[in-house]
Amino acid sequence: MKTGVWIIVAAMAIMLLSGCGTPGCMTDPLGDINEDGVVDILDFSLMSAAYGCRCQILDRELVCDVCYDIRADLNCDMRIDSDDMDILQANYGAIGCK
Ligand SMILES: [Ca+2]
Ligand SMILES: [Ca+2]
Repeated sequence: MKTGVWIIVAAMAIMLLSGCGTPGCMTDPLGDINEDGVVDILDFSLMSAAYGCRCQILDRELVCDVCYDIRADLNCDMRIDSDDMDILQANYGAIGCK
């Protein structure tokens, strides 16, 4: 396996170990970014702060914007964008098991 592929695999492993990409992703309910058990305006605020931020592979290294918040990356694609906002909106008001 080429070095670049290993870096991508390692980045994905980090995301998986952090809970991102696992069933239920990293928040319960999905969209509960601050992990208080409910998807509400506080989560919307956190996502807004991270909106437009991303991680990318540059010169074989994972480089993330300072504002990138992995908790807000609800679909685990290394960018906080409208897809994540759609997920949050779809789950807005959901209550978890905490
Ligand atoms: Ca919350
Ligand atoms: Ca995303």
